[in-house]
Amino acid sequence: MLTQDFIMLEEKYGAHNYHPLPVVLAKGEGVYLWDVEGKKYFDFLSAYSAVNQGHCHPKIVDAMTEQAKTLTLTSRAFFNNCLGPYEKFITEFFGYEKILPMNSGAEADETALKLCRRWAYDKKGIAENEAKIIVCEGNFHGRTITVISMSNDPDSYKGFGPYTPGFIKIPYNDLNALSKALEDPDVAGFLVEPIQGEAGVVVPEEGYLSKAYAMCKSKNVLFIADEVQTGLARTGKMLACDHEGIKPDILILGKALSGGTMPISAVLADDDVMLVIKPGEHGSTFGGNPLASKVAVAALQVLRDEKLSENADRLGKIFRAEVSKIKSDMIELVRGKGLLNAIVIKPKNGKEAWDVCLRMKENGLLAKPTHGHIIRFAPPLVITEEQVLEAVKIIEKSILEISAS
Ligand code: IF1
Repeated sequence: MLTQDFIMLEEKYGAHNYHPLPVVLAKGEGVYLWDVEGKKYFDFLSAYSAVNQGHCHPKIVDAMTEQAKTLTLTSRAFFNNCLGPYEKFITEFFGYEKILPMNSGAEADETALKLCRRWAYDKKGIAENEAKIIVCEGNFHGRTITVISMSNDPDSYKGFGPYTPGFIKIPYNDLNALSKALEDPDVAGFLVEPIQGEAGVVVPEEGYLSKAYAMCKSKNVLFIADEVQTGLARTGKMLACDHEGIKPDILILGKALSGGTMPISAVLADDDVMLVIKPGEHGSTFGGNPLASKVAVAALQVLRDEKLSENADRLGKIFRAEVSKIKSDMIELVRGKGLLNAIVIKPKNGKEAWDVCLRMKENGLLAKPTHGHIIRFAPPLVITEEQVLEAVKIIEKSILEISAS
């Protein structure tokens, strides 16, 4: 079967909830992907930062296959001999007292919201059902009903109501708005992405996070960081919050926690927050399963052993500098941190970001547009300087070809 055959199968038998680039991938290794016809590509999406360690990292795949042959799932009705060691490892890794293991990012966000609300009633003394959580416009935290209730993007929420109440939406990167919202004594938490991914890699002003954190502290409000996309070395530090030296009260991780091998997410917090949830009040069949436990430890070890945050920091600077040298009036702006970057495309002769992505695909590099005019560039963090320079050449060639067409 060829590319078109696979696309037609998905078209005919799959829900139409995505609009993928017309490429059918069959194999991945490190920073490279291969399609069903054998064409090789640079992966500059990394499955939205789930594959920070590179495709099919041998250490992660070894941990996975070894455990898959031994024990994969027991449910949490019983103990297993992988979860405890994983919990010890990850809490020490990030400096928290407790972890609550889940699967998808959206579930981990939901978990954080439940923790925050319960903490509001049990610890802060807010009246039952009155707790509010501040969120930012332009956020993306997943696809569940409660999570889309926080969204101000009609594509995410429209037609899926009624929505979950209890959220206050304020502009991102706006400390005055935060300060005002924090005046409400029923506010229990502030949920924020350190860099907004879906919004198009929106980097807030330096100091925004640390000031927001301090403001939350002064009002006894939990600072909740969704690091599902920004965490795990992507932005040049293990966590994006590390850039400003703050430790969120609740930390949400996902995606690269498995190196892209299976859905693994986690919520980290100290006892004061985490222990408000009691047995039987939250969980998931697959959360904390033995297979995931082994995979997550291996995935974190790879990030640390291969110094991937340092690599992301160094190569991110080179990437932005090199892209900034491209002379094209289609490039309006280059922004980002570490290896989470985006180019804002100015349409020309009816050609836009989608056309640039199609051309980059032809030229051997995969990336995806967002909001019609932004292209996100986020390669696996195992990429080398040589590969970055080669990739920038492809990006340049593609933009120049589209500009001229
Ligand atoms: C899709 C975007 C990225 C996330 C943050 C939670 C989740 C995500 C900060 C939920 C998920 C995704 C999912 C993906 C597209 C993608 C995305 F463009 F939509 F915004 F990465 F940039 N918090 N992000 O970014 O995690 O439940 O999916 O495991 O296909 O919807 P999930």
